[in-house]
Amino acid sequence: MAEQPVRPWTNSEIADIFDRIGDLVEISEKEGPFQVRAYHRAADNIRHLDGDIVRIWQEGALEEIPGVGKAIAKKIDELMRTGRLHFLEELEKEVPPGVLDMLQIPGVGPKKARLFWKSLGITSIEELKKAAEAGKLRTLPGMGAKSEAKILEGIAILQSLPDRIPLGEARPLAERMIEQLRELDEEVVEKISLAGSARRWRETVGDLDILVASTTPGPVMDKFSSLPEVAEVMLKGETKTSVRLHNGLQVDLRVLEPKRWGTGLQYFTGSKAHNIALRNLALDQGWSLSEYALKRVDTGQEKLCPTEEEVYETLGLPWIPPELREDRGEIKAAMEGKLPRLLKLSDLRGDLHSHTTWSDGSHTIEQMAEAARSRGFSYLAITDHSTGLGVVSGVGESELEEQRRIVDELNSRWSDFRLLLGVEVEVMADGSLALSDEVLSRLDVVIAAVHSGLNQDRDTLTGRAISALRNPHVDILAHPTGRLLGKRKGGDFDMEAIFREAAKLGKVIEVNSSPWRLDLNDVLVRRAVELGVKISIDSDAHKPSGFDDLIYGVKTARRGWVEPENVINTWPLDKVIAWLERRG
Ligand code: DGT
Ligand code: CA
Ligand code: CA
Repeated sequence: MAEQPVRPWTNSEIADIFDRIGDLVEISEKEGPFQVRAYHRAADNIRHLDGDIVRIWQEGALEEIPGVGKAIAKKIDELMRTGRLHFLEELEKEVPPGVLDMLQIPGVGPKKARLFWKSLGITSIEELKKAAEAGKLRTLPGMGAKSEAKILEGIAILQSLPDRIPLGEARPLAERMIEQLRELDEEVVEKISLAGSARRWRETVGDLDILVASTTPGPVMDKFSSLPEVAEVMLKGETKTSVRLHNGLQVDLRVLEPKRWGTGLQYFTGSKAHNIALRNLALDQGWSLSEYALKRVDTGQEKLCPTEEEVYETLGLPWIPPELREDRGEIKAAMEGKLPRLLKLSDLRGDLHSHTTWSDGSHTIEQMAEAARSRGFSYLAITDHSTGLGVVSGVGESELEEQRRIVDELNSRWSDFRLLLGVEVEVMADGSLALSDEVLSRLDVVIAAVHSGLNQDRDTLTGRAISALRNPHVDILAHPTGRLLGKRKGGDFDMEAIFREAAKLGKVIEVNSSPWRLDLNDVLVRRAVELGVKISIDSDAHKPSGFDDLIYGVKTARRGWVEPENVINTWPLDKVIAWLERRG
C-alpha cells in the first residue's frame, strides 16, 4: 500500500502554503526575487493540477509538476510526512503576523509591508492606520500624500467587509459537519454539540464552534480536517483544530474530556459576557469556574461537571437556555426563579404570512396549503404582495377575488385545516396603502409592509409605518425595519414610537423568520413585548421549504425572552379568527 501522508493535504492547501512562503520570503528578504517568483509559480501550478497532490507524492512524481524542482519537492515531502514545514515555521518566527495581515489591504504588497515594518516598526493594520492618519507614511521612500490616502482607503474597504456571516448560511454547514462527525464510532464521539454564538442562535456568527466529548481525539481531528466542507486546515493541535470552509468561515473544533463536558460546553457556548457574570457569581460562592471544572477557592478541590445542568445547579441556578446567555438579566432572573417560559417551535399552530405564484412565490396556493397542513399547522394565511411594489407582480382587486374562489374551494376539502386569504399590502411613500379600504375589508388578514424608500428620514419613515398601523383594516406590520442581513441596514424608524402605537391600537408586529431578515430582531422584539405588543412569528415562505425558516424566528423570539402568550399564531384557529374579526 502507498505511504499515507499524516494529513489529507489538498492541492489548494499546499498551494496556499507556497504563496505564503513567497510572501514571507519577500517581506523578510530571506531569498531573492527569483526564488519569490518560483514559490508563487509552484503555488499556481499546484492549485491548478488535475491530479491529487497526495497521489503524485505517493508516486514519487512531484518534480514532474511544472515549477516544482528539488527544493520545493523536498518541502512538499516534509509536509506530507510530518504535517509541518520547518522552513515556513522559521519564516513565521521572523515576520510578525500583523505584517503579513497588511497584505490583505488593497494596494499593499510585500515590499510596502516590509517598508512600513522596517522603517516605522509597524506590525499591525491598526498601527498602519494610525501612522497614515498622522501623515507618517508620506515621507517614506516611494510614498507620498496620495499613496498614503490610498492606503487609508484600502484599510477602510477592508474593514467595511462584513466579517460576520448570517446564521442562516453558517448553521446548515455546522449541522452537516456535525452529522458527518457523528458517523464515527460512539466510543470515539461520546457527545457532540454546537457551541458559541451559533448555539445561542445569534443572528450572525464570527466563527463556528463545535465540541466533541472523547477520550481519543486523534480520529476526530482527522475526520474533521478532511470533511468536504473544509478548504484549509489552519491549525491542528491535540485538542483543538481550526479550519476554514470554502465560504471563508472559520470553524473551531475542540475535544473535551467526557467527565468535563458540562463545564466545557458551558464555557464555549458563551457568551463571553454571560460567562464573566457567571464566573463572578461562582466566586461569590467560593468557586472558581473554568472550562475544566468548578474548583473550591479555599481547598482547591475540583468538582467535575459532566453536564451543563450540573454547572448551573452547583451555583444554585436552573439551567439557562443558550439563547438567553447574553448577560441581559438572565442570571438574576434565574436566581429569582423568574426565567421566561420561552416560546417553542411546537407552540406555533399556524403561519400568517406566505407567498404563492400569484406574486413572487414559486408554488401554488394549494401546494403551500398542503405543505403547511402536512406540517401539522391548523391554518395558513396566503398573503401575496399587492400591486404597487413594482419589482414583483402583485395582486389587485380582481386577482384577490380569484384567490378567494380558490381558497374557498380548497377550504371545503378540509376539516382540520383552514386557509385564510390575506395580502401583504404595500405602504406607499405618503403612508397610504396600495389597495383601497374597500378591497382590504374583504380579506381575512392584512399585513402592511414598507419596501420602498427605506432611506427616507426618521420622521417620514416612522410616519408611514404609523399611518399604516392606523388603517383599521391592517392587522400586522411586516418585517418592520426592512433590514437584510449582510446587505442592507434597516430604515431609520423610531421603533419605540411604532411599538407604542401598535400596543395602543392592539395591532400585531411581525418577527419575520427569514434568516436574511430576522426582523424584528432579538432586542427589538423584547422591547415590543415589554410594551405590550403582540407578535406574529411568520415564515414569509415563498416555497414549501420556506416553512423550515420558522425555527429562526422562534429562536430570535426566544433570544428576546418571548413567551407563547405574546405570540398570536400560538393561538388556536377560532381565537385567531375572533381577533381578526374584531374590525368587523
Ligand atoms: P462569534 O464567534 O464572534 O460569533 O461569538 P462566540 O460567542 O461564538 O465567540 P468565540 O467563538 O470567540 O468563543 C466561543 C465562546 O468561548 C464564547 O462565546 C465564550 C468563550 N470565550 C471565548 N473567549 C473568552 C474569554 O476571553 N473569556 C470568557 N469568559 N469566555 C470566552
Ligand atoms: Ca464562535
Ligand atoms: Ca471560536
